[in-house]
Amino acid sequence: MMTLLRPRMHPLLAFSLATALVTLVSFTPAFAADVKVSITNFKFDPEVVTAAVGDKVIFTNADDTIHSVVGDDGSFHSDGLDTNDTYTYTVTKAGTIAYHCGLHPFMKGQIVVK
Ligand SMILES: [Cu+2]
Repeated sequence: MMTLLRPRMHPLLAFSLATALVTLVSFTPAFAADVKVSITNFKFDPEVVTAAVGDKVIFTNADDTIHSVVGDDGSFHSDGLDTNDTYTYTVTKAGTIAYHCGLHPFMKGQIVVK
């Protein structure tokens, strides 16, 4: 009953809001991208990814074993990731970032930041 009394949004206002929303959304990816790394069969896949400052590198554990993501220089450290858990690392500086799994140090990967 109450919904019948609710004023309708003016079409021009609706159009302006939609345009503003599209503008916001379309600008965001120009500044940052998501780079995906899967942890599969005791390997980071792909082992080497390239990214830009501001990008997010999203690690997803696809194994049935707990893994983690640890920067070789100790600057970042995920919790133990269970199956399908994710860890997001946001790139803050250029250079090559080497990392490994804290539980299985033979698992290695790199983020090459341009
Ligand atoms: Cu591991």
